[in-house]
Formats: sequence, structure tokens, C-alpha cells
Amino acid sequence: MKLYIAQATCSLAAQAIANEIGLTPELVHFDVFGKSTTDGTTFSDVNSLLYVPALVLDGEKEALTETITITSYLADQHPEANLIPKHGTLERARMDQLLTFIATEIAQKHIPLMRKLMTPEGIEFHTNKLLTAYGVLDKQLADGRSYLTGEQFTVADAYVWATLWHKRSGVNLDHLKNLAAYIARIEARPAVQKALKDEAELVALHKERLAA
Ligand SMILES: N[C@@H](CCC(=O)N[C@@H](CS)C(=O)NCC(=O)O)C(=O)O
Repeated sequence: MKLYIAQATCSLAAQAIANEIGLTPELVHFDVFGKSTTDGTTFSDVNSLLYVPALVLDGEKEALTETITITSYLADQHPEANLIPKHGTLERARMDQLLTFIATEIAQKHIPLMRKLMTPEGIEFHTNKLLTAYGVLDKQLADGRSYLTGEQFTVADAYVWATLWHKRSGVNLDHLKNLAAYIARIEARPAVQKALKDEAELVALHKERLAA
């Protein structure tokens, strides 16, 4: 399978989950600004919205898109990795609730801030929404649990880590100590470190090819 990624984006969640499972998808880098890909694919043919992550499964023409869908699909296919609760359970409904919260209250709130697309009122609105959302996560971690839903690392943790863009958005999270300790735990995971290393190597290769 082929996983389309972009530098320092939500595609890191899909990489981390693939690594946790031990999958080795072929990684293709999409340059969000220049629009080229490392393998020469026209990315709009993969995802007309030009969003990563996009996963092309073996034998499938149409890519699977949306971070939640890709990470959940991979995790569902490998229940032995314990990255997501089983479909049809209350635990799964709560996981889906959390993933939707991360997508809508965190990831998509960051993007216009990072891209400097907002009026002062918009900046204040989105900043407050992000502070509230991260505050909710910090509170959830206050009982000393290692990860958002307990002791088990899940797709939700991969997604929070991959979208921790507060520095680029200008949102100060220094007061959220539980969150900081939790992120450090995630960053210590070999699967997460491998995702960063693979991404950095691929981005460097892409730059070299463009410069040649
Ligand atoms: N709804 C999509 C949005 C994904 C998304 O926003 N991807 C960003 C990176 S995190 C992207 O590819 N942006 C490229 C662009 O806007 O051109 C999802 O949740 O996966």
C-alpha cells in the first residue's frame, strides 16, 4: 500500500499507527506548497481535495482519505495491536467521539490560524476554542493515566500528537502540565520516532530531487 504524507501534518498520525502495527506502506511525500510528489504522481488524481493523509490499498484504485478513517481502518484490521476498541461497543463510540473532537475542535481549528487567514476576532475565537479543547484533554489526563483513554496508546493519541501545532498557531499551552507529560510519553514511542525519521528522510529526498 501507498501512504501519501506531507511534512509536519496530520499524516504523521497514519504513519505512527502503521508503525505501531508493523506495517511498511510505501511513503510518498506531497509538497503542499509546490504540489509535486516524490513518485511523480499527480496528487489531485489521488485526492481531489489535495489533502494528506491518503492511503492507496493494494488492488484498490480509489484512495482512502480522512485521518480518522485511515487510522481507524488500519487499527481495525489489526485488533491484536489494541489501538482502537471494537466496533459496536460503547468504548468504540467514545473513541469515535474523541476522534471527531480532535478533528473538528483541534486540527481544523489550527489550520486557519497557522495559515494566517484570520481577522483579529477570528484569531481570538479559534485560540479560545483551542485552549478549551486542550484543557479538556489535560483534565482527562489529570488522574495520572498514561494515554487519553487509559494505559493503552490508541489512534486518538496518535492524532493528538500529530496535530499539536500550537506553536505554529501562536497558542500557548505551557500551563497544561498533564498534556506536556503525555506528549513526552508519546514522543518516546519507537513508532512515533520512526514516523518522524521516515518523514524527514523522505522530505530531504524530495528536496534533492527537485533541486537536481
Ligand atoms: N479532512 C481531512 C483534512 C486533512 C488536512 O487538513 N490535511 C492537511 C494537512 S494536516 C493538508 O493536506 N493540507 C494541504 C492543503 O491544504 O493544501 C482529514 O481530516 O484528514
